[in-house]
Amino acid sequence: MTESTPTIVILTGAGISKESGLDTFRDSDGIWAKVRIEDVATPEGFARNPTRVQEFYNARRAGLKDPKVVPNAAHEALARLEREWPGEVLLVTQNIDDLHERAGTKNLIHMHGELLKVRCEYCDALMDWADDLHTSTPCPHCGRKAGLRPHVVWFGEMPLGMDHTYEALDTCRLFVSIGTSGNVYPAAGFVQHVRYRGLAYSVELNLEPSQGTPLFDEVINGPATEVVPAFVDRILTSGIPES
Ligand code: BV8
Repeated sequence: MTESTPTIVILTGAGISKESGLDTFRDSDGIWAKVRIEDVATPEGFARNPTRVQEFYNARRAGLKDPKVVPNAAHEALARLEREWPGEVLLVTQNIDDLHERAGTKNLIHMHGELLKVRCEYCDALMDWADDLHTSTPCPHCGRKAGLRPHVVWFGEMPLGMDHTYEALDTCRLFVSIGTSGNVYPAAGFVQHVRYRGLAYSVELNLEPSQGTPLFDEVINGPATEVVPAFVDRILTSGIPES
């Protein structure tokens, strides 16, 4: 990688994993149509009924282990972009699935955490966890019970990797948002941050217009498995458009 080659920052959301068989959140058949955010994706909901929350994430963990759930052409195209682009490519995902890793992406920040990890609220141990989690499960490190929780960022909690993310947003020359409705902050504010810096060309690749659509230099609507590989080909062939 040469120092002068521009950095690319990519943000992904649940839409990039839809064609791999994972539900989005705000589509009509999405997760928030079946459960309330307040009950399963807030610290208050976890304190009120930890079993309810553990069951919600146990079901999603089991769903992610379904052999039919594999990275799709969009995940694979982003891994290829990282391999073949002569500069840095930082992928910041809101998703808690592991499909980007399984497609080969290395330079990755899970800003909302990871479904296949749990942490202990007593000793802060962070561990891989692919099975069901119960409040009665003792922490393998400190032995205490009722302290293990999904390593997932709930509403009102601080997203992960934000310092590194904003450093990259401040200097990147291309910002690409893929498969996100632009409803959840701070992720939904990244395009505004990039526009304010005035250095980068911003592109939205999404099935349909999102909350942030008017803020992008370019918007390409279509399913991720079609529009993402085509966009990666274009960038690798023609480079980054002038912002
Ligand atoms: C924080 C848990 C600060 C993990 C999630 C008022 C105004 C502004 C902000 C706020 C406010 N009140 C509160 C806030 C802050 C709040 C927030 O933004 N609330 C919103 C609802 C208004 N944000 C937070 O609390 C964040 N933390 O701000 O901390 C702080 C500061 C100091 C100290 C402490 C804290 C934390 C946010 C993280 C919450 N956790 N989930 C999990 O269970 O997964 S958020 C949840 O939404 C998921 O993580 C998901 O990733 C995220 C975003 O959703 P999307 O990925 O965009 O999915 P969605 O279904 O919405 O859209 C899918 C898109 O794909 C659609 O556009 C669709 O068209 C498209 N699509 C579908 N199919 C395809 C496709 N595209 C392409 N191809 C296809 N085939």
